Amino acid sequence: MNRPAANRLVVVSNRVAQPREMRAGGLAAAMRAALKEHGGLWFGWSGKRVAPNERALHRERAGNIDYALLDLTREEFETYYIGFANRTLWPLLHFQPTMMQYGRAQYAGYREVNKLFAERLAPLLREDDRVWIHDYHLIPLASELRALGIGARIGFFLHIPLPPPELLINLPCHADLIATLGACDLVGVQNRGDARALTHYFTGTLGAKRSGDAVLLGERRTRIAAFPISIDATAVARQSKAAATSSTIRNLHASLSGRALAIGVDRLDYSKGLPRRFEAFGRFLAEHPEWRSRVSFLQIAPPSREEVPEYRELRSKLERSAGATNGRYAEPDWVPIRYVNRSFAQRTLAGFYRIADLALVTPLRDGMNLVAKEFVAAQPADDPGALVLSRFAGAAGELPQAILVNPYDPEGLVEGIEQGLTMPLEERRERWAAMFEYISKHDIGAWRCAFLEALGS
Ligand code: ADQ
Repeated sequence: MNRPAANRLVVVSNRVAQPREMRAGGLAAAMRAALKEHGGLWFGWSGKRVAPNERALHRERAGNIDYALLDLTREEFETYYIGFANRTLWPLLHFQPTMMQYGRAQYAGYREVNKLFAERLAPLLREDDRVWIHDYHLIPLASELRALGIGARIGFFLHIPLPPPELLINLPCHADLIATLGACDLVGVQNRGDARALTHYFTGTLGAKRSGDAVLLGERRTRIAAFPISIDATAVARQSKAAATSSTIRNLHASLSGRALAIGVDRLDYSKGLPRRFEAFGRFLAEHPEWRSRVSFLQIAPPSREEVPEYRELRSKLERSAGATNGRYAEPDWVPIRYVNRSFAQRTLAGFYRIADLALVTPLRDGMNLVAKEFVAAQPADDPGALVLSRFAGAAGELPQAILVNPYDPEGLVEGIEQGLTMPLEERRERWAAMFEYISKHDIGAWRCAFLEALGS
């Protein structure tokens, strides 16, 4: 049977992985693969902050992908990106309303940038395009495109969690903002709980009608569904095997002198639960003296969003915490916490995961958490490491064989660390095999195909 060629894909995201840029994370690769398949356009912020009279739209073509990157002014960067996206939406959607900073000027700036994106994108669109918008920076974009008469099919995917209506209504502009999602044909979220929360918000707070898995707000039918994001499990497994010969991995291995290795890999972000994780590791050493000098904890945490004050505070808090634990327990030949504030190539990370005996993935809240899946994909089948995973990461719903912990429970975290370090080989193999099978089947390719199929052509 001949399938008709799918329509052109247009991806819109705040940051764009540009042609010569090797961005960390599988998402960039997944979007490139999707765009390459049928040809497409990737639109977003150029990453540049300029004076208003210097703003430009940078166009480039690489293979069959067009890139269109728009500069922002410094003021737009402050209100749209730092202000509303990262100091209002990020904490609220991660269930931390007490950290939310709201200002009307920040919301106005956020709406203005979304309108600007729509105005610059609209002339580049064709009627039969499929538009795929990403993440919390661009919630109102679909409605701004509709206001300009764009009739194309539009899908939106939220990478971060979506709290229940009782929490969402803490946002002063909640109705004005969330109603704009009704301009989409499809809204994708990470799991069924998030889909339920959004559907309830639409029906209960906005008075939308429900029709199957869709809501009707005015004329349009907006389908709300879960699409748990994933990784390229085969590629991570391959990279982790290949990394065994690299000098970085060999040096790390040699430096352990036969000790166990626990690993954490996270952007330096307060949603990742790092202070509680550091405290738990210190407490583990206090309560289990037999493990002192027998396990090292390597935490890799590249700084992120350093323009936001809460992130700078987090950084100094962690430095103090690691320093205190190391000061208390270190020996001339052993440091309990190795705290490394930088990025590594994906293949190097895969090598680190492979030689680790335990991963500590303990966010307070996380849309999915790809590190948990990468750790699983990187393990050797004959002697896999154990995964301690927060039950508040989206990944917990898909990886029930992990050691699930509540990051707000200090004793529970300590127990999780001990359970992971002492788990018998047979049990580790069993748990790992189930998780590996799951992520191999539900990989990033399956995620993107499921979303695009639901969006339709
Ligand atoms: P993040 O909050 O960034 O993503 P996560 O899902 O863990 O969280 O993805 C991080 C990615 O960055 C991983 O691929 C990881 O390997 C990489 N990374 C982390 N530290 C690194 C380092 N030091 N060097 C190099 N690479 C590093 C957001 C949401 C998540 C959601 C993803 C995808 O917050 O909940 O899972 O988007 O939707």
